[in-house]
Amino acid sequence: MTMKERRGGRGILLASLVALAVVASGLAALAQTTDWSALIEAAKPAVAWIQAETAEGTKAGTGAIISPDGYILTAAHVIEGATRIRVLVDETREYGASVVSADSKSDVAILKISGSDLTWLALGDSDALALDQEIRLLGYPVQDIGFGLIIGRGFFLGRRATADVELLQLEVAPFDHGHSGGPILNAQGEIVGVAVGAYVVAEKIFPDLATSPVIIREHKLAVAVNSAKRLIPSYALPTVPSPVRPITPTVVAPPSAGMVLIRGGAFQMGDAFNEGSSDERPVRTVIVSAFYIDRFEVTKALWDEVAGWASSHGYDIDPGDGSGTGPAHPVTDVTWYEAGKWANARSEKEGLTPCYYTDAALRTVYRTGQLSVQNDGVKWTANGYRLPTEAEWEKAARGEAVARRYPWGDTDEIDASRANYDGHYNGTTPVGSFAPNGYGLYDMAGNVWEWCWDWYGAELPGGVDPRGPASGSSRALRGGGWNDSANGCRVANRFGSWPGYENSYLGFRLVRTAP
Ligand SMILES: [Ca+2]
Ligand SMILES: [Ca+2]
Repeated sequence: MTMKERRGGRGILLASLVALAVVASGLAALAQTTDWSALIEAAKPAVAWIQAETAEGTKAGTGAIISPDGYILTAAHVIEGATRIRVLVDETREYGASVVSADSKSDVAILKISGSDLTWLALGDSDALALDQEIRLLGYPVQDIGFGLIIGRGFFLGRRATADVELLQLEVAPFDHGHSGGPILNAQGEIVGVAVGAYVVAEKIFPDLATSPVIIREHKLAVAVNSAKRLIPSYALPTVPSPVRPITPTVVAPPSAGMVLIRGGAFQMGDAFNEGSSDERPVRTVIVSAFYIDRFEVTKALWDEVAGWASSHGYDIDPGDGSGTGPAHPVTDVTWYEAGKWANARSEKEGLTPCYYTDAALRTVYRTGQLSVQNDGVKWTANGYRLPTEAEWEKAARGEAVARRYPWGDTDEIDASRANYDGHYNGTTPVGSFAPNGYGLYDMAGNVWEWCWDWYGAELPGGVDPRGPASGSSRALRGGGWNDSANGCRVANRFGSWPGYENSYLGFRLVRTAP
């Protein structure tokens, strides 16, 4: 087994545990979610693929129709040097376009096509963008429009001003070369930015950026639409509202009282103290979509209930495959395989769609054997239970606290009143024996290590919804166990273990993808 050597402390058994938190929770967290797919479907006919013929060759980018009269907002570098511009709307209708205005200093251009029955997008207010606000980037691939519209998902993460323009910093993926000039949409379906490019591209367009000490080079940049508005002639703006209407957000409640909704967003993943192993550094901006997570480690009681059901429904697991000091203690001695099959059983028992399959076609539910399900064997959009990705686990564990060592936000110290670690209690404690973190999650430090989905990799996950390496020999473990040192319980700490490994300090909790 590949679990790293740990300094197992054998502490004194301390007296009283905090009273076991009652599992039933009264207040369910509510969140609003936007039906982005409906919004994008409505906006799609307003997105234009732009092909520009220049003396050097042909280049392509994206633009957005901003009025029924056929004015198109794009990036100036998309059409710079063009001798002829061809525009495809909704992937089918082709037009010749003329340049109304183009300003290379702010990288904004307005084109005009002569078309009828055009769909257009309203201009929003980029000053109203809130940090971490979710956005979408619509763009066509640069190579061939046949690949279809590419939807970049991401978040607004800050602003940078050059002498001529305000830029929005985004974390968004995918971000194809053809996204240049593409519209950044807010949840109201309004344009809040014009994609310019990744930092390295933007640096050539806006030389001021090269001297900016604070820009985060991973981020993608867009011209803030409020900056662009100054360059749009008033006659190019519509006098009637856009046919692309805002989608009314829906209120989503947690699926059960035992889970907590973690809102999607960016967080800083990794060791902010520079004290852990190299696999925790450097700190990265990671974005995860909304998900639900078990408030508690899976208890022996819950394990037995589901495993008992599973044993008579085609699964090769039963209650005896897990151990536990008592019904309210975390289940232990569960392998990664057993945890995955149990997750599927919990889904099927509750009438939900399982997440893990034995085939990439996602037809055969994983119920038996020791199978290393790969990333393409997971139905990530299913409403059933699955193991958290490392990124999901760490975002949940941090509980909105930023750059902290442990799951709590008030101190960077740990002691036996806050967590079960270092052998202070000589074994597991009932789940929820200590105060929860900022998300209301218990035992994110200590008690039992928790299996995560990812193959363990030496590099910290990054980007949007990372799911770990495509292959490996160990699966990731997080949070530290009852016999681990304080170091092992740090929220950035990473371990990996052979997926068939089991022990008395190893358990898990599950998540569900939020709609
Ligand atoms: Ca077992
Ligand atoms: Ca734990």
